[in-house]
Amino acid sequence: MVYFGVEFVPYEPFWKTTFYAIQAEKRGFDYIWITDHYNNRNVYVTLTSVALHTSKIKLGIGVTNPYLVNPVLTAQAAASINEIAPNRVVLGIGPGDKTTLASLGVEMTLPVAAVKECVLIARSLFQKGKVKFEGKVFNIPKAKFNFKVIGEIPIFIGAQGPQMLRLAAKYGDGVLINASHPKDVEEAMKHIAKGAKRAGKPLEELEIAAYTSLSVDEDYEKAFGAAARVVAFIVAGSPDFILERHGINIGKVNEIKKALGEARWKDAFSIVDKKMIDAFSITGTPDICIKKIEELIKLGVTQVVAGSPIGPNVRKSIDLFSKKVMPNFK
Ligand code: F42
Repeated sequence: MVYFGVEFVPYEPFWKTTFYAIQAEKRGFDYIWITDHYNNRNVYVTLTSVALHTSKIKLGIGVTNPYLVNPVLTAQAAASINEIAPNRVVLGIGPGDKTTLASLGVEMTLPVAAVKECVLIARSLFQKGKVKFEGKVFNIPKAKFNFKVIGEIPIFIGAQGPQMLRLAAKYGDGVLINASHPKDVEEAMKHIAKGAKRAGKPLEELEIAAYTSLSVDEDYEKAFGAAARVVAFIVAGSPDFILERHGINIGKVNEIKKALGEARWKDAFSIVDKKMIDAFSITGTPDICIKKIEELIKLGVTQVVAGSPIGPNVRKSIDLFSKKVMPNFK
């Protein structure tokens, strides 16, 4: 059994994201993940609207970080939405995006410890309604909710690096791997398996989600065009060893970085080639998507998240994906 999720980056008005979410629920998606970046709409406000207009789809905070919001307030926000949508909220925590944090003057110190502590603090509040915590990053002498958290709120950890992946396997109810290509997922799975083994936790207890960049359309060129707008940023932000793993032309990457830095968007997107698209997204016709998703599932992925851009036309691509791709796996 594999689950399907869809990720929305709330750069559009809340009603548009809510509209897409209603559609995703109707079309059979299991999870909605809303990203958290200060420069887009607020993740909790967006999820509140989605919670009020849907009835069964899981609502993922995908993902917040321990640096901008104190973990107690993160737990409070998740628990409050859970009151609107009992047992539907899933809290995703990651170290945060380095560039975004830097633009706010926030330093990412001890990321592994910070994420671990954030998970433990939130879990204690979810389960007991209170927390007392002394860690390397957080010191909470005494915090107590004046309300009861209904049901359960699973915690997923967004991870890419080896240490974070091992931590995610040990402390998370689920892992969100930021990858679309089987090679990257395979590499991540090694660390997840190691982390789970060290924790004496059966791998089957973990939900393992591939948080992909996906672009589906019956017309390959159209799917490619939409994906290039996202893949350009992924390529520019990827460490060299990942670019080398996929045999990406570093000269072209530098050109993309330069063009993005100078806000020459069209130039940047036009440099994106097929190798980059294949490495950093699931792009193409439904049949192409099915083949790639099959490979991810073989590696142990239990949830496939169709992430940005989803397709050249979000509404149509959600429909196409649910009609032509999902039925192969349900
Ligand atoms: N970031 C956002 O800001 N917003 C989002 O909405 C978002 C969504 C999202 C979804 C899925 C996903 O997988 C990631 C997502 N992210 C989002 C990105 C996420 O926040 C991270 O930026 C991303 O996952 C990359 O993090 P990482 O797992 O690679 O961890 C970083 C910090 C890293 O470098 N890790 C390394 C590792 O091996 O895990 C090194 C860690 C390190 O610094 N270790 C220290 C050392 O000295 O070795 C010790 C640190 C300590 O705490 O002890």
